[in-house]
Amino acid sequence: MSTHTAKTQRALDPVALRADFPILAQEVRVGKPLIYLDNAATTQKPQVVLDVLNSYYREINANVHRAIHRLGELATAAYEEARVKVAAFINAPSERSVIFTRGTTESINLVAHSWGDRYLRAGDEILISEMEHHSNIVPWQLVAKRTGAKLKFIPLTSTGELDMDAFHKLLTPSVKILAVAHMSNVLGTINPARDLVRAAHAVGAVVLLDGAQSAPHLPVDMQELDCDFYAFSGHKMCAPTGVGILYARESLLEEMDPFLGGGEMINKVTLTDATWADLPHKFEAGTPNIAGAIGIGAAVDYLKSVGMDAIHAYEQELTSYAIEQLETIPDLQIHGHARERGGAISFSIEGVHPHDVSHFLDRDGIAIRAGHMCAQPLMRVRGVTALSRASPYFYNTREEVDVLAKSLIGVREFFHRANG
Ligand code: 7TS
Repeated sequence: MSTHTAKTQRALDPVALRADFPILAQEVRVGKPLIYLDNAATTQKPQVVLDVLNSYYREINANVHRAIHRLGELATAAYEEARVKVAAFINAPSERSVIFTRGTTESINLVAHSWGDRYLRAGDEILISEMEHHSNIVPWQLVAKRTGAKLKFIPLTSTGELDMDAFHKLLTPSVKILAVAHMSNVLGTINPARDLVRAAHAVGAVVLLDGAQSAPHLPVDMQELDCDFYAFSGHKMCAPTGVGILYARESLLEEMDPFLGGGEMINKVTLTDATWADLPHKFEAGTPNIAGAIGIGAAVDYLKSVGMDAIHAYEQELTSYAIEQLETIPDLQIHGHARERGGAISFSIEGVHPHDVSHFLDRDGIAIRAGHMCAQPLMRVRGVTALSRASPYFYNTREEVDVLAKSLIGVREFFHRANG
């Protein structure tokens, strides 16, 4: 389990915290309280985030960075204040390196275009891994086609960790960018980000970490990780959908061309040419998701008040408990046994399709994910077409895990009887 637990000061009370999330108080079927275990897909939103969205639209709604009127000033100040909060949350050296995007997917596409199109040439290599989400595969395939660069893949071990020997062999001076998940959305593996960054920098490559699954669950520190790009999504960490972050090293952002062109990102425009606005606005074309950005500011305030160390420590404990419980179920196989792992718990039950597992669990009010989890290459590596996945957050309890385990035993028994 992760070393982050060492820093824990405060224990977390999931039952008390649940009261902050109105959606969790409901029964989704008669007599079946909602057991929401699909947090790797998206998390629920606390009242403080809902309130901030409401008051933004009720009280200060206006476009940002252009209006010379009271509401415009208030909206701009709130939007920029959210950026400062996010920068502090990830310990970015400056808010100039924090760009609001629509989410992890857009953040990675921004890098693949603005960095990739500028710096990649035929013969260069892009190194990713076999555990990536499609969002950290397809943009690289596209830029490889545009530039003639070659895509290479770090293989995995049977426990679901990066094969580090293979990584070091693949990491030649031809590699210009290493793009890997900080935490896998399927296997739960927490990759050794600091070691990967150090090794990649030693051959002159830049590093993008896909933080979609790490930023919500671990304390992350841009200066400690020393990565060049870090992408994550608000909706997986208590904020609204449609807003995310790209952190990037300021010197790279200065050199890169804009991703999208339009209003807001320019300094001066003539009919034939344009110059760019200062960072970070150069990368924020058009009217941004203002409410979403303010929402992510409120979400990081909330997560800080709970404590990222406490969240991580609690989830480590709950994940170990859940794995222990699930491993007692016959014919159930967990995919992902990394030494350092977070709470994405993927599994298969022999003879039962993951979609059937989800349907059965849904009747007990339990929400889990089934399918390829946007990681089809990883499914192929694991020899499956689909998996089931339970992914807890800090508001889930041991009691909910017990209901999950009981319901899974029921699913297995039903199908084994039905299959004779
Ligand atoms: N990278 C990882 C590791 C992810 O888990 C996800 C979303 C993304 C990128 C894309 O994030 P988005 O917010 O831009 O869509 N993962 C999942 C999941 O596992 N189930 O639903 C979405």
